[in-house]
Amino acid sequence: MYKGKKVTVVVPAYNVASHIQQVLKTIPEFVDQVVVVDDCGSDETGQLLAQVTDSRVVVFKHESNQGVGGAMVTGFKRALKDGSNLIVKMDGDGQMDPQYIPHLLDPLIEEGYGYAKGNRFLDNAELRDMPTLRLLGNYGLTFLTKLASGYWHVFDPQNGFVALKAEALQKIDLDHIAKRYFFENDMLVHLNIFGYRVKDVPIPARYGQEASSMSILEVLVTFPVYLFKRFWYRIYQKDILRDFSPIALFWVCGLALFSWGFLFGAYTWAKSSFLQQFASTGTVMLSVLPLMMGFELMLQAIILEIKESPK
Ligand SMILES: Nc1nc2c(ncn2[C@@H]2O[C@H](COP(=O)(O)OP(=O)(O)OP(=O)(O)O)[C@@H](O)[C@H]2O)c(=O)[nH]1
Ligand SMILES: [Mg+2]
Repeated sequence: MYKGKKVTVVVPAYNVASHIQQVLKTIPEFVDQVVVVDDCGSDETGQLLAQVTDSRVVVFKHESNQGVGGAMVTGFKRALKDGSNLIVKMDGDGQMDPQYIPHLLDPLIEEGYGYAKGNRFLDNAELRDMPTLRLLGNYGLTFLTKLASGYWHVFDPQNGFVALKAEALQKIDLDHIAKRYFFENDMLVHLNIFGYRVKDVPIPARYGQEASSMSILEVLVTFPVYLFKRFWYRIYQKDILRDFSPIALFWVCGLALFSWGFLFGAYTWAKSSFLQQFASTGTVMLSVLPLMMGFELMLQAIILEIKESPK
């Protein structure tokens, strides 16, 4: 128990034989339950887990590989079934220092937050530990995640060291959460639909010898697509279904006008430069006016979203 709350730590484990024992050994005493989800890797993680003697540990073995999100959802469901109040995610590869667990739990218990997550960027000195390419990718994806999730004050959305209230987990549709690396970003999108407040907690990055199985190229190609889809999912779920907000109207009209203005403008420009003719003022206005209005409406939508971002 931690401050009167039952705490479950969920550990997704995929090919982490070299770290998993150490990770489990260092889990603090106040943690009531540890759910390890062996995600069907190819190393000895499974055998090592069979030797664990800590009575708090429950091991699940997936029949087939489901990815970090799939492993987390299995762990979440078990924690909810067992009546946990607070759930923490800690990776099996030793990148998360358990001494920070209370830093994540306190805002949930004492400050009314629904979700707390690590932020590696709040501690500048530690930024040096992060490989450059990963750093740049992180900045770009952070901006896109702000747009998609509507949490404008949240940084480092890719951070996997998170804790949340069981109450928030009960509301979100766990079977709709992305199963692979998009998991952390997708949690934010789903939490914002219910307006849960999210706290960024400074936690330094820890990169050791563990092999990264994350392909940067894959992430850069797939994440923007996911984020675009999830953006509209959130607008629909939050600003149309649950509360008709002008934000939805501004986004839909803004994007439509902007796209029309841009495409029509590009087409007319290509046509007139090919035929060496001037476009008429009316034709120019047909592109410029919607383009500007659309841009303005989208800007309004962003400003409203920043204002309403659950802080
Ligand atoms: N790569 C990978 N990890 C999984 C999978 N299922 C569960 N996991 C676990 O999810 C956690 C996060 O995966 P990592 O590959 O370390 O991702 P990351 O920490 O965001 O990225 P790195 O900085 O490269 O470690 C680890 O504890 C993995 O063991 C899976 O299918 N693939
Ligand atoms: Mg990792």
